[in-house]
Amino acid sequence: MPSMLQVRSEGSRRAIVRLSERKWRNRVFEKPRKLHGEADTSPSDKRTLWFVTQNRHKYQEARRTLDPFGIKIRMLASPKTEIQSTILGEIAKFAAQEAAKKHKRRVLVEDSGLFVRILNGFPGTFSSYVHDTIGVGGFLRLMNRQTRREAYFQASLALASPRGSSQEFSGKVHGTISHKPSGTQGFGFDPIFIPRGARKTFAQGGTQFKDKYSHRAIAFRKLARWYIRTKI
Ligand code: ITT
Repeated sequence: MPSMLQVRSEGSRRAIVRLSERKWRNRVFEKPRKLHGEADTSPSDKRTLWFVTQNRHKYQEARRTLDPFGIKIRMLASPKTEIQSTILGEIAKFAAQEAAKKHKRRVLVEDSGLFVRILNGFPGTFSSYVHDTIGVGGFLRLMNRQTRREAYFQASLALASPRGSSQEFSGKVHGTISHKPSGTQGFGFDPIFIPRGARKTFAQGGTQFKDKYSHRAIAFRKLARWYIRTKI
C-alpha cells in the first residue's frame, strides 16, 4: 500500500512531465508573432508551411516574401540533421525529408551560404560555422590583401512531405565583399555584402532593400509561384 507521500510525489512527477512536454511543444511549434501591417497567420491548417529553422531572421525574411502571395508560414524551431556536403541543395533536401518524417507533416528547410570567388567558394556550406567561430571580423582578415572581392549568396530550399517526395528551389545574388563592416540591420554576413548594382551593404539597406535583392527572396518567390500553380 503506497503512503500518501508516495501517491503525491507520483502525481506531481506526472504533472511535471506533462508540463515539460507542453513547454517543449510550445517552444518547437512557435506561435506566430504578428509583424507590423501583416495578417495574422494563425491558426495553422493543412496548407500552412512549417519552416524548420532556428534562425529567426531567415524565418522573418521568408514570411515577408510569402505573405503577398497569401501563403501562410510558421516557424518550427527544431534541430535538424545537416549532412556534410559542398552542395547546399543536398543538405536542405536530406534535412527536409528527415524532418518531414519526424514531424509527420510537410516541412520546408533552407540551407544558405556565402561563396567567395578568390577563396574558391569558401565559406560556402560552412558559412554558419565560420560566422560562429571567426565572425565577420575574422573573415575580413582572411580577405585582407585581396583586391578581387566578388562573391555570391545562395539559398537552397527543399519542401518535403512525410511520404518522401520533395521539391527544390534556389536563389542566388551576386555582389562584392566590402573592406569593412557597415550597417546594423539583418544578420550573418549582411554587414559586408554589397549586392551587384547597389552601393550599400545588406545591413545598411534594411528589409525592403534586402527583399529586393536577396538570394532568399528569389528562392522563396520561386517556391510561391510553384505552390500557387500546383495548389497542393
Ligand atoms: P538554420 O540551419 O537553423 O536554418 P542557420 O543560420 O544555421 O539556421 P544555415 O545553416 O543555412 O542557417 O547557415 C547559413 C549561414 O550563412 C548563416 O548563419 C549566415 O552566417 C550566412 N547567411 C546565409 N544567408 C544570409 C543572409 O541573407 N545574410 C547574411 N548571412 C547569411
